[in-house]
Amino acid sequence: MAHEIIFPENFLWGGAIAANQAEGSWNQGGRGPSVADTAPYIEDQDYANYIAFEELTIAQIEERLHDEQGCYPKRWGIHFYDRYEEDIKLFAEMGFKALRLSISWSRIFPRGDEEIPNHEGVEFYRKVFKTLKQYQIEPIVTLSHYETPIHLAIKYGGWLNRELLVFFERYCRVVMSEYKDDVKYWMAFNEINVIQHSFYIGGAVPKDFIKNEKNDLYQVIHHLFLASALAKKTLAEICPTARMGGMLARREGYPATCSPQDVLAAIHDDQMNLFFSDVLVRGYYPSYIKAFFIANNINVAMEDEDFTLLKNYTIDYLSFSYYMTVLSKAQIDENTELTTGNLVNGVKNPYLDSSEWGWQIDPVGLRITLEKLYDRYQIPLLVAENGIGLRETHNPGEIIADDARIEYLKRHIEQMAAAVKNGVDLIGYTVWGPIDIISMSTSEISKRYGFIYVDQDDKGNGNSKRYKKKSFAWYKDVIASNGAWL
Ligand code: BGP
Repeated sequence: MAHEIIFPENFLWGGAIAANQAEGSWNQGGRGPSVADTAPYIEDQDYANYIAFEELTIAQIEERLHDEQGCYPKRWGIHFYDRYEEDIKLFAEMGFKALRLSISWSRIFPRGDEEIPNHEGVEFYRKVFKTLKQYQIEPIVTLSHYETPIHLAIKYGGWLNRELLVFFERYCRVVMSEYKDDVKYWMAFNEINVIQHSFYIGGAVPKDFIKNEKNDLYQVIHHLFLASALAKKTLAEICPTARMGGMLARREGYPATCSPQDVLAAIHDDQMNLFFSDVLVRGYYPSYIKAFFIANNINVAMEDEDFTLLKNYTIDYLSFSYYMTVLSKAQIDENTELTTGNLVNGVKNPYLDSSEWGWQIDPVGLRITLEKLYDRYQIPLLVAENGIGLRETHNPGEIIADDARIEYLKRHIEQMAAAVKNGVDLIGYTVWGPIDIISMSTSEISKRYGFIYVDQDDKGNGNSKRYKKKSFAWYKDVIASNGAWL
């Protein structure tokens, strides 16, 4: 159906992937292991109660690294490392203006603390960016997408240790210098707030290092803020015209009822999410967090220079993943119905349908969050992830009719258009998983997000051939019409 053209002319339509979920070749080309390589595939998951994030001890990490029998799908991904040319060509055929992808830190610095980068890793991304350039696809690069080198976890205790700032800055300096002519859009940490849900995935901190959970959590967060500011500082030195973004797993929440207590609960829940973007955008800790620190006896080690760094190097645009909304309730008891979702277990909203994985589908919530974030910050926004996981099978000679995906995306794009019409400065939309990749939370491929099907099962069997789904042609039309044809 044709709509009015609302999106700006240079709108960044495209898709988003992450190195650890797509590349594979975890021990090829000089790459060192990252925390993602220890995430096992677990069979017969009970999605309603599935806890995606486990904390690991050093001994468990070591054991998994040497486990030859186990199933760790992120180690093979979808073989993007070998097939990137073919995949980028398919993205180009859809008319992608942008591809959000991450650089695997452990491909550049296999252990993370070396002085000299791994040449093969540097060359790999050079080839990827060159291929993107050939098709005029703008790369949007995440520096750290749940893939900290494992050596930094085991030896230093990950981001609990301030020393990681030195290594991260060195990594930024190398990749920004190498790719300054190819990459204009950067972001430091994927879903920086994931740390609230996992010390290991979000901060590469093994259990052994955690002494006081609450305090350590905010210490890690402080280091992530400093690293983000350092990334911006380094970029400003090396390539002042490039833009540094922040990336938040946006948790939009509504009060469960109009009782003032629930409304207040929603405001307080939201603060715990907006805290991250508040610091990245404004460059200082908000008063509600300072009050929370006092009330909870939290003492974060901060140095005087930290405040100047945060203040001087704020982000240029704010990006976020958006999959769902949840409800906030002042009193949760055994009768409250809960639901799972992207990084959250929340109170279920009776007005919304859910995906098979329990993630509540709420297109209007995307408009609400865009308008709220833009009102609050007045800087450009980018929807860095949005999409739906579906179970799909491919029968030879048939095209997968993923109408549910088309419907989901169409309804979300309509809401983005409404937000733009209402004045929001939105610069792009990168659909999560434009090609089927390994799921972050469950390490399966059965949860498929792509416009392109990958012939591979959860255990890695299959020939990994790529097939266009029905949504492939649909998204191509959306991009060609700049969002007018949905
Ligand atoms: C986000 C992550 C992605 C991604 C997506 C979908 O939280 O940034 O890496 O995978 O969610 O989640 P999942 O793969 O668990 O369905």
